[in-house]
Amino acid sequence: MPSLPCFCVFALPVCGLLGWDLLCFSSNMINKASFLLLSALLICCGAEDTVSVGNIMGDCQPLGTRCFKFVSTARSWAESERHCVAMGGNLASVHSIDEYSFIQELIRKQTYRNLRTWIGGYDAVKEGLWFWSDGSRFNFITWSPGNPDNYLGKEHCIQMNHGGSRLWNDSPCQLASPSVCAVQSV
Ligand SMILES: [Ca+2]
Ligand SMILES: [Ca+2]
Repeated sequence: MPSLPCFCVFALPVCGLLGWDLLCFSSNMINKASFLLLSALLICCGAEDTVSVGNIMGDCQPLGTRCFKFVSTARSWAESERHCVAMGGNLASVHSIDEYSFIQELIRKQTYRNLRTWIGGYDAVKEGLWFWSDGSRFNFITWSPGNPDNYLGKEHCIQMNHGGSRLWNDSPCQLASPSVCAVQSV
């Protein structure tokens, strides 16, 4: 119902400007039911967004309290994160070797390869201080040999499946690669 949000947004300020007696209609015919109806419409508008988010991530794979989705389209780290946010999640954070193995298997199932793929770690704010884009604790690492090396001073985003070890590399954030999103499922 795309017209409802517009109605909700514009009706209330207009009514406020005109005063209660002139609330969109006239005189004493206005009653609280009209206001309650507007409130109900506002609630409906909000609920519609929640439903659509669930549909977008519908084919994700659950693990624990999250659901993971491999995104094959190659994008920069920031564009990948924005894409995940649009689906109601973030680039995946990783907190155990089991979670990492699960994500690797997710990629292999869909591509039959071990593609280098963005996950949500970054140290772009302060060199060497790593965060996950979903705000969770950075309490697990599995760097590939020699990394993180911040090569040429330009590597601030974590790419998985690096080299023969298929572990993590700090890579230039503007590189285009597939990504893995995760959304809280419970
Ligand atoms: Ca860095
Ligand atoms: Ca590196």
